[in-house]
Amino acid sequence: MSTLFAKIIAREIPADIVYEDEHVLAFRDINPQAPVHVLFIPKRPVATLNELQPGDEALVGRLALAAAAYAKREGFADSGYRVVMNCNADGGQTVFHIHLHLLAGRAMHWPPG
Ligand code: IU
Repeated sequence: MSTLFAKIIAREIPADIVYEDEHVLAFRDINPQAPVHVLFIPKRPVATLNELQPGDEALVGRLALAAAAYAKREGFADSGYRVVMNCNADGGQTVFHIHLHLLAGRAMHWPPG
């Protein structure tokens, strides 16, 4: 099932895109929970972490590498940041196209709630 994120990839709806390569797109969250809140998504849609298959290691790894590269480029890698992937209802997932949240620019709390 297509999601809003597929439309962002297809440029059918606007987003504040901060990074793109062959496999990954990253854009600012429309409802930021920190001074920096960027979503890293694979261009190939996968609904949730539960649908990942053996062979998808690179897909997930690319999200992590892109997020870390962004943190270094933007200058907050050393001060720190948080990455989060929510899964299904209890995990707080609302868009069923997997995405890595990158949050930065303030001290994070634990547990996240
Ligand atoms: P979640 O982990 O599925 O809950 O995260 C979805 C995020 O996508 C959430 O933080 C929304 O604010 C964000 N978002 C967005 O940035 N742009 C959109 O068009 C839509 C959701 I729909």
